[in-house]
Amino acid sequence: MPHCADSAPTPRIPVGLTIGSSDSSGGAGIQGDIKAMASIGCYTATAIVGVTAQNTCGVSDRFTISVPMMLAQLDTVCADIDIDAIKIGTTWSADHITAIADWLKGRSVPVVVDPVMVTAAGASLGDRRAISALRRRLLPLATIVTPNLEEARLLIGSIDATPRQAAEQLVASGVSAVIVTCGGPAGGEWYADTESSHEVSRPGHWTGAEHGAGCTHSALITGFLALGMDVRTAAETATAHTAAAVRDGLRSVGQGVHPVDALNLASRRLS
Ligand code: PXL
Repeated sequence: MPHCADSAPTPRIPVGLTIGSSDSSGGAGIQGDIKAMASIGCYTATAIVGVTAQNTCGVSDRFTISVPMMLAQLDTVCADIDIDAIKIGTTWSADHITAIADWLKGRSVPVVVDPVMVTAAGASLGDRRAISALRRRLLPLATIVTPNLEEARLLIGSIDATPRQAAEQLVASGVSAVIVTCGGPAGGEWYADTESSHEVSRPGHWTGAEHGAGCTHSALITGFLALGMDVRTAAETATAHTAAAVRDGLRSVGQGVHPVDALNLASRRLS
């Protein structure tokens, strides 16, 4: 029986659904997504595609959830909960990507695709078939794609493209909108859609606390879309929030690339 509290109705909270993998260190992947969406008032449902054994120094092992179990999570969540935006992160295999693309058919919510292929810890996720399925099946469904520069270059097959060239080429190939993230202290990200192509400047921080920055950025875009923002504003606002999460990064956590702090935990300490 559903629990019915004897109190006034609460306002509807926007819901993001993230499809991706667990990062046991807590900074990136599904865990990072939940924190990022929570930081802007968005509830997060999840469908776990894989599990990594990982800390801030690297990935030591990984396990992939079966396609039927992944689909069971998606169907069960959506049979009950109305979803306002979907993020797709680490998807591991062509079979998972194809199943997600089929499952997405006929759904009219915004979709953010973070084509995770190279992690901040230097680990490589996904194989050639997966990259090809991503390109053919998922990118055409995306409201916005959020590769880092290395991933964008892999997607367009050009190892020395600039952020601008990579973004514009992805849009020319049929992607609706893209923001190529560059990381580091210099410059900003590059946004392109069919109407505009411009740099999204941000304060540069090279803090050693970038673990989860990419996931946080794409999850924030998903959350802002769930809140009703337009794509370009969502991408720009997420960029500013992510820069703050890197600036405030948790340098006391772990000994490698420390996690970003999307929730501004320091300000929440009780003592
Ligand atoms: O940052 C991309 C990413 C996505 N998903 C998982 C990860 C990472 C990076 O560490 O671990 C599970």
